[in-house]
Amino acid sequence: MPSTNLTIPATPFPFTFELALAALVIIDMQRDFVEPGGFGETLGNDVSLLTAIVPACQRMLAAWRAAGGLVVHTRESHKPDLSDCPPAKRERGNPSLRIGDDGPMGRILVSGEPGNQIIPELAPIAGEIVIDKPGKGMFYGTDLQVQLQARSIRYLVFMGVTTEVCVQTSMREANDRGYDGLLLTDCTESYFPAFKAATIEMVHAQGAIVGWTSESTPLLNAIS
Ligand code: C5J
Repeated sequence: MPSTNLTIPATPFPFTFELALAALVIIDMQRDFVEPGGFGETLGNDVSLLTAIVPACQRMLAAWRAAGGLVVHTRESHKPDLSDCPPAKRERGNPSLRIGDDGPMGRILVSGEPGNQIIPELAPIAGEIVIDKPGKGMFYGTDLQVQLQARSIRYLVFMGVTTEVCVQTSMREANDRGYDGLLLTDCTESYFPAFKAATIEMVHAQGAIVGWTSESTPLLNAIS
């Protein structure tokens, strides 16, 4: 892959990156969060908001793969014995289903269960990194940093759900580790539209204090 700098219009100012040193990070596009009948819906959320971004994510993923870029998929996922699930995370609140319980698509947020899988439309292919993360952020309790460093990755382009929870947490963790992060606003969603809007503002405020934001079209044009 040629080592060319690409610059796309973004907020609060243009985002410059090198494709060979960049990864597309797809956060938690799992059946239990996105599909009707899953965990997200049992919590009372309208998952149609999340399913609506799938076509935009598919376009971006296809273009990124065609350009030869590295892809990272994450799943919020716990070991079957829940040894990596802090009791506080499992016991908080009064949900109808807790992590580890039997849900409509298998045990909730447990590795290997049907609901824990990435939706078929965005399924990983050979050569892509898949990270099972016990927390909201993608670096906590994972070897992702080692894997990114081994490939000299410096730029991260974020898609996925939910914007204000696992996406924002992962972007902040990445920012603290020195990565430049771009959030694709039409490829991320929340069950709460106001939280998505606020997160976008928080990311690019104060001169990109967490990172950059942009719709996917400028990036698609740049890498196509
Ligand atoms: C949540 C996530 N919302 N992937 N997980 O609990 O954002």
